[in-house]
Amino acid sequence: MKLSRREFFLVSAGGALMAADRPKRDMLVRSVRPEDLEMPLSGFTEYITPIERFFVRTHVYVPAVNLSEWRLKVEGEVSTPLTLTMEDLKALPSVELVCVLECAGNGRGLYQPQVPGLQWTNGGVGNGRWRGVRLAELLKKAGIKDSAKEILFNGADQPIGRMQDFERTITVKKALDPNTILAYEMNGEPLPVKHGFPLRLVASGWAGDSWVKWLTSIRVLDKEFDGFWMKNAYRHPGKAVAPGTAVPPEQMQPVTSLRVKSVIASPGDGARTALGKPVTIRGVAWSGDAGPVTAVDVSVDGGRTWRPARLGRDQSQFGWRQWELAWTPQRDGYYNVMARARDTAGDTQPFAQEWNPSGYGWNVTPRVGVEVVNELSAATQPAAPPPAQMAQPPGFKNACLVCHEDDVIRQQFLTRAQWDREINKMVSWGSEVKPEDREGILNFLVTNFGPHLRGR
Ligand SMILES: Nc1nc2c(c(=O)[nH]1)N[C@H]1C(S)=C(S)[C@@H](COP(=O)(O)O)O[C@H]1N2
Ligand SMILES: [Mo]
Repeated sequence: MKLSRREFFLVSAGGALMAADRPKRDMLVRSVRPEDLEMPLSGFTEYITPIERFFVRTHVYVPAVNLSEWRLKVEGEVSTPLTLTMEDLKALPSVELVCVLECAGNGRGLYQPQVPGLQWTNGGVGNGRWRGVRLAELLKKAGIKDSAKEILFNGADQPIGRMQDFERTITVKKALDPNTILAYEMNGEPLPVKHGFPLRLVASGWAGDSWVKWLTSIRVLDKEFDGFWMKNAYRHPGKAVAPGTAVPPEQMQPVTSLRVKSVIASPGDGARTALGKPVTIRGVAWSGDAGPVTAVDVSVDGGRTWRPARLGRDQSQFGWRQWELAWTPQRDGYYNVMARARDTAGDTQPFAQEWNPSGYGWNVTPRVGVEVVNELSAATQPAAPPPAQMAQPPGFKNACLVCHEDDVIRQQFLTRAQWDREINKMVSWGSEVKPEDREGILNFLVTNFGPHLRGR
C-alpha cells in the first residue's frame, strides 16, 4: 500500500473504511504489546511534537473503530440524551488549542526506591495542537442537570482478561472549562488511531490518564464513580510520604493537574565538550492548571548560581515553552547543569522529588552532568560483563507472557514484596499462575529483577 504524506489514511476492511497510522520514528519502546512508546530526549527541541514522535500509552490493545458505525453517546443526568455522528460533531463550532499531554507516570523510572509500572524516563509527554468541540457545548446541548457530580468517559478499547474497562471521570468544573475539548484532530490531521481515533478527551492541564481515547460514551453521574481506574489507580497521597511507604488507595486522591516542570533536551547527561566552545543549553517547560511558565532559570554549578534562560516566542495557556541559554565554559572540569521553571502561580520545581507509591508527578529540577575537557579524545568505556541470570521457571510464560511481552518486566527492579503484589494484581486480571509455580516465578523475578540490579 502506498502511504500518503498524511498521518491518517483509510484502509478498507471488509468494505468498511477504517483509519491506520503512519509509523512512529525513533521511539523508546516501553512495551511492544500493548504498545507503550516514549519520546527520546531529542524530541524536546521542537515546539509542536510531530505525531511520529508523540508518546503512546495504551493499557490494552488499540481498538479498530469503523467511522461509519461509530457514535458518541451523551447520557446520564441530562434532559436530552444525545447520539452523535462525526458529521454532527464537525457541524458544531470548533476550537483549536496547543496543549501538553503528559502521562501521570512520566518520570516513574527515575524514582528511588523504584515503583512498579512502566519505567518512563522523560518522554512520556508531548505538545500537541488539538482541534475539536468544547465539552461544555455538548453538555449544555444535552441539558446537564444540577444533580451532576462527575462526568464519566469510556472508549471503544476492551479490557484484557479480567481487567476492568478503562473508564475515567473528571469533575463538572473541569468538564465545563472552555479549555476542555473533545478532539478529532491532532496537529492538523485526523486523530491518529494510536491517539484515540476518532475522538478523545483533551483535559488541558491535567495528566494523560484523564484524556480518554476512542471515546464512545460520556455519562453524567450524580455520584462519585467507583471503578478501578478511579478508586485504585491514578491516586496520589497529595503530600510527600516516606520513600517506600504503602498508602491505601482510599487515603489518596485522584491525579488531576500537572505541576510545573522542565526538561533539559541538550546537552545530554554525560556529554563531553571542549573548553571555550559555546554550548546552548536548551529544553522545554510547562505547568498545569496553575497557568503557563513565566521563567526558567539555569545553573551550571549545581544550583549555587542561576541565570534566566531566554524563553521561546511560541506560547499558549497549556502548551510547553521552549527555553535556551548560551554558555561558554571557561575552565575544564565537571559541571552540574540544572534548570528550574516557575509558573504563573509562582510555583517552582522542587530540588528533591517527593516520593509517592505509584511514581506519579515527577517534576524535580532536572540535572545533567557535562564534562569540559581541554581536548576531546575518543576515550572508550569498557563494556560491563553481562549479569548472571536465572532461567525462566515453569509456568512463567503462560502466567506472564500471554497478554504482554517480557519487556515490561525487564524494566522494573522491584523488591520481593512489590513483585508479590504485582503477581496478585495480574492474577486478579486473569493471569493463570499455578499454585505450585508461584514461588518459582517470584524467585525468578526477584533474582533477575531485584532492586539491587537496577542500573546494571
Ligand atoms: N480509552 C483509553 N484512553 C486512554 C488510555 C487507555 O488506555 N484507554 N490511556 C490513557 C493514558 S494513561 C494516557 S497517558 C494517555 C496517552 O495518550 P497518547 O497515547 O495519545 O499519548 O491516554 C489516556 N487515554
Ligand atoms: Mo498515563
